[in-house]
Amino acid sequence: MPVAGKRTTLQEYVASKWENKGQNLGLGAVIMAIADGSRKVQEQVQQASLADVLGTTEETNIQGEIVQRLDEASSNIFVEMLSQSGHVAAIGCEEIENPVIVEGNVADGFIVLMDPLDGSSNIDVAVSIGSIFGIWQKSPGETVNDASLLRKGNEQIAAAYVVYGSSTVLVLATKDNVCGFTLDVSTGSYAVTHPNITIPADCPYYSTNEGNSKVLDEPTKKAIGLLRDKYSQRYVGSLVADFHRNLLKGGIFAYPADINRKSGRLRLMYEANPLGFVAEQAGGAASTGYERILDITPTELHQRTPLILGNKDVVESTVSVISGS
Ligand code: AHM
Ligand code: MG
Repeated sequence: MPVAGKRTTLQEYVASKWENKGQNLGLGAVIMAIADGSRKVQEQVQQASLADVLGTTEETNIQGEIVQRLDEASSNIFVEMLSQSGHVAAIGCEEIENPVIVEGNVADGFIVLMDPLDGSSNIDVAVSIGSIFGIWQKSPGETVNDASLLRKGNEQIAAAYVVYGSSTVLVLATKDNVCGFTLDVSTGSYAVTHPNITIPADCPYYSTNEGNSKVLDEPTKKAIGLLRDKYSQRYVGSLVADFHRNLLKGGIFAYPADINRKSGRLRLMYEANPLGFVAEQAGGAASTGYERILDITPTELHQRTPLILGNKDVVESTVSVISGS
């Protein structure tokens, strides 16, 4: 029985949002390229063991991490789909050292920064993983080069992520709405299942790696301790899955700086900026513990950042303990 039924499909949503108004036509094509790519990735994730795509490529990526075969496959799929959309001028990818500048440097070009497969350590144990995308628009007349990708998060025009979980869900945030779509695997089409997402005011959950408590500085240890005293812990270890649960049910995700990782663990351009944008559009907040994520001026494509993300009030109270403000 198809899930989509009479629900609005992603294609219809995109058409009514942009095409019918003659605005941002290219953005709709970029979103559909992400959706098409995610369908292919979802097939690989589902077939992983059978299709022999588990395991490592025996290579190390720019982050110094072992590349899983699905990391590489997902990266190739999304680079291909986005490049072929005709509306993407450049792609920055967690798995690729330098930006991919798309030939032709299209006029209305969008710039997409992505983590093609988030939660790599969960790939071969059948736990939820995902893909994350931040979308910027190049300035009119700008010839895109490597520096064009170093844009602040608050200049994003849209962000999206996909969770490959017990179902496959795509969440799209634009300046006026956050909407969730579920993939109907029988038709290959995404349909609206979560219109107008806002983070619940109630915050029952916190998500953090408690194993890191011993390497936190004292204020951060105190802040995490306050979350532990008050809320239930849920930690998948795939940012996109932890964030998605907190977005729908209320919660806070924290991967703060620690004494071994003074710049944090997660990536500003591929993880923190896109999910920070989604969180803010849904009424939440995103901070390093000292400043708003979306205000950071990036200096490197692959730079890392501490990340406190989710329910606005709880992010603010956690930040005030970490920063002493
Ligand atoms: P990656 O799989 O794209 O490299 O992402 C990093 C992952 C996040 O999904 C997750 O929040 C975090 O690393 C978990 O880290 P840890 O295992 O240190 O708790
Ligand atoms: Mg990731």
